Amino acid sequence: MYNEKTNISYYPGHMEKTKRLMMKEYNNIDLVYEIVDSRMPKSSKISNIYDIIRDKPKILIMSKKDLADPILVDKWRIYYEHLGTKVIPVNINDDNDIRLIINMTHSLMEEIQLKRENKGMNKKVVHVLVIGIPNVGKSTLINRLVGRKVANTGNKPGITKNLSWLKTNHDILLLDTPGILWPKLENKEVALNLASFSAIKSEVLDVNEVGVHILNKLNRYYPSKLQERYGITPTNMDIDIENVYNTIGKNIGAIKSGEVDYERVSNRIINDIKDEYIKGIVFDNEI
Ligand SMILES: Nc1nc2c(ncn2[C@@H]2O[C@H](COP(=O)(O)OP(=O)(O)O)[C@@H](O)[C@H]2O)c(=O)[nH]1
Ligand SMILES: [Mg+2]
Repeated sequence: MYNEKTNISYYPGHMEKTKRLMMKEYNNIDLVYEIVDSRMPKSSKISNIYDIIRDKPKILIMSKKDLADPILVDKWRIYYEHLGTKVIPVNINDDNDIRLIINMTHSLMEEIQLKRENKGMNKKVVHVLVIGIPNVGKSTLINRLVGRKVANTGNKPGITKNLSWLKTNHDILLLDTPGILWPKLENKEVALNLASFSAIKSEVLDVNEVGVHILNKLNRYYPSKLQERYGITPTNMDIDIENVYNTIGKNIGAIKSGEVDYERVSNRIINDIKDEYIKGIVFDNEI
């Protein structure tokens, strides 16, 4: 749909600093949890992750499966598994899913632990690096595994500044991404997906462009959601965006000097996803 390049040029020295900090711990890392958002299993993947983790064993955690379209989540899970990756789609707020992560962690370490045992050594506490772009659920997962709030969470891109191994009760130590790992923003479709799910600030792009992107995706793949949330009758053609904006604007009272305030409508649409009013969706539709 979109192949144009974005002119997003903010790719600060942050990324390099983040990588440098992680590389300092490289030798201590036994395993990596790479987290992606199930609603965008491709767009939310870090592009150059292999610079960082090279040959470390990895579990790909697809977070927010409770907000995603289960059929596509399953397709992506199978796709990544075929590439040889261990994959677990999860709702991080679900204890059973957390248990799955813990069990897979220890099963991946089994061989190493056995070797140690044979040499008469103690079992090793597994050191896990947690990586992922902003807002995929890194801090939430860490807090769940640690059993208390050690990392700030929020539906906003944020920064974890301190670099320290956090204890859990599961023979696992955790290290959060120390800083920000930026997703790949060079592709417009990817950038719009990221903004749709608040992984990058919508102001990085034009907020109305993000709103329009969401409406087009819903119309194309999830027309019933458009109907449910906004009372817009699905069509099998491209939607008349202006008409849809006017309808939503009037419904929510986003009127300024007698005219529909498009920016407010766009923000409402973005917030409707953020606040989980619109769910059961995936925007990386083609594998
Ligand atoms: N519904 C749902 N929300 C989640 C899940 N994982 C994380 N979240 C929410 O996503 C937001 C961002 O999470 P956070 O841990 O701060 O992401 P981080 O930036 O990667 O550390 C928070 O509001 C979390 O409550 C999940 O599996 N399901
Ligand atoms: Mg965080």
